[in-house]
Amino acid sequence: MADFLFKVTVIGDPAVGKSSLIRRYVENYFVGDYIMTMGTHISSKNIVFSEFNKRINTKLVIWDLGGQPHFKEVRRAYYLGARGSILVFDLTRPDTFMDLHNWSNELLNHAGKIPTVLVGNKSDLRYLRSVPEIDGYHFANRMNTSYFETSAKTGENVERVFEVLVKKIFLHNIPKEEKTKISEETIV
Ligand SMILES: Nc1nc2c(ncn2[C@@H]2O[C@H](COP(=O)(O)OP(=O)(O)OP(=O)(O)O)[C@@H](O)[C@H]2O)c(=O)[nH]1
Ligand SMILES: [Mg+2]
Repeated sequence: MADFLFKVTVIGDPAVGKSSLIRRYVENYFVGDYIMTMGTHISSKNIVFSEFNKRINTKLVIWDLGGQPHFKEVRRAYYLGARGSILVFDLTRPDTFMDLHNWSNELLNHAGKIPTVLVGNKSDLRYLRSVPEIDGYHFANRMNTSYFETSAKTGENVERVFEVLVKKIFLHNIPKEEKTKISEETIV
């Protein structure tokens, strides 16, 4: 049984690969066709990680939010209760990188200041890449978050992104006393 249950949202412009990243992570496969997400799609996965030398069982409930502008109104409600978020852009489309400001504002307005990870997706399309790695790191720095480049197609870095996010959420939410308790239990 899971010790914690965390809701996370995956956001970003249409067709950047949000659903594909989730599919790769949860079901470990990739589909080449584009089928836009109509509003939202929810899936879940258990994740076990180590912190303070202890194994922590967590259930992630992943809300895949359709990036099309006409879902903006319905997205508001979907942010409710989110503990963390993955912001995705497409390394081959600079416009999706420019739009990150809007996505981080939308997130801040509806979910508050929660842990995030910034993701540049489609790293397998090396020759079509048009957002430099350094720009991704700069933006992540300004947002005070971490940056990863992923490929939902090959699976590169996909697990890592979710693992980093879940650890951040854990450390962000667990009260100080609980942290001390866990580390003391570990020492005993
Ligand atoms: N080459 C490559 N193609 C990808 C990758 N990730 C997604 N795609 C393709 O990009 C297209 C859009 O992917 P989706 O996952 O549906 O995009 P989305 O962000 O969920 O889009 P919305 O639901 O409309 O917001 C599809 O044709 C995918 O096959 C990747 O890492 N590499
Ligand atoms: Mg989608």
